Amino acid sequence: MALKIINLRARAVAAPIKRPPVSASGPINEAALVLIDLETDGGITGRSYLFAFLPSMLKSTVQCVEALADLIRGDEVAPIKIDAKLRKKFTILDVHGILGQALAGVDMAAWDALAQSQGLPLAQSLGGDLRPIRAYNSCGLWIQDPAKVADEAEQLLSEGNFNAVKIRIGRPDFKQDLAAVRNVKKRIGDDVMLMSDFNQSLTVNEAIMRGKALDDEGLYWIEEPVRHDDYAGYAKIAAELETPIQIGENLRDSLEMQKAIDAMSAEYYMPDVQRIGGVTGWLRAASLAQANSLDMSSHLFPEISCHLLAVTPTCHWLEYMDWGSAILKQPVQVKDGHVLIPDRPGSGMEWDDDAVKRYAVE
Ligand code: SMN
Ligand code: MG
Repeated sequence: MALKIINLRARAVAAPIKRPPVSASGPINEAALVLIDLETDGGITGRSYLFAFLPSMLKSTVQCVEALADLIRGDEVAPIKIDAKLRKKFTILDVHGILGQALAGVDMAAWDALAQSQGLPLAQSLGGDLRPIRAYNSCGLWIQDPAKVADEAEQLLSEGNFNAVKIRIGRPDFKQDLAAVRNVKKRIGDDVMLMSDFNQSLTVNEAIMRGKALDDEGLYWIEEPVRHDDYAGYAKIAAELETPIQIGENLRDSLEMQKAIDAMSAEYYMPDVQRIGGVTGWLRAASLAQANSLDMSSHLFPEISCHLLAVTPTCHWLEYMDWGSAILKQPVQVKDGHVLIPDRPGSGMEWDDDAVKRYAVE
């Protein structure tokens, strides 16, 4: 019998982060997360969480999710149908920004409930297997004193026996970026992968100049050197540089990804499940990557991304980020640089109620 939605709830938490991010766009001090519970009549609750970026955005994100409740109460847990219905409803408003995230959150929770009702891990419910997913540790190497990054890189590699880490760059003084990259590379050696992320901080000309200098440093990829949707700019940069360009965390749907691909913007793509449109949007992006022979990685949200990368034909790398761990009963497990897909029904996320109470934001 089909499961029916009886309620949709959202709660805000601000959880501590072990190594708080400082990117080229500034610091993030806490993990401002919105926890979503999609309650069904079968006693199954579908869960997902969203990253609201700043604690001050929590309230509006919670309200936006809960504003969707009346539109889906009584509906069958059929995620593709729900997605189509909600997107049609908001056609004239458009579905980016907080609303886009809220839709993705509902979609992820609906897929979780559906897989739980089948008694299958989400990866298997979607037709994949439970193989370990190759990951890089992204929980550090933020913009900081270049003298400190080599030690931190070593710590990050040891926290899960990783073989890859990501460094943030985009300091005002490029010499400092270069020093940071060189310090890390010297310590970790050539067999360990070093990804890098400019977080959209440069102009196209700067990106070409800095990128050419970085071409000699053995970086695995250069991520988002310029504003995320300047596809013509990216095409120029990608044509000039030898190091592969990585983009995608800001893609809002598969049409946007198609535009980036058509412009030959980048070698690699890494959609973010909360921005690409949840599981439904991810699957569409994965089809595009497959059709165009493009490697596809994930951005944040390792708990659900591991399931999704298991059904991504051109699966590349999972970005391991531990921000959800503080409020989860069973945080993501990493072994030998791979995230283990939990052998539990659904996406495998349950809230740690004590932690949720402790970090709750009213
Ligand atoms: C990133 C995204 C969101 C918050 C901090 C850092 C970064 C990444 O772009 O790719 O990890
Ligand atoms: Mg990034």
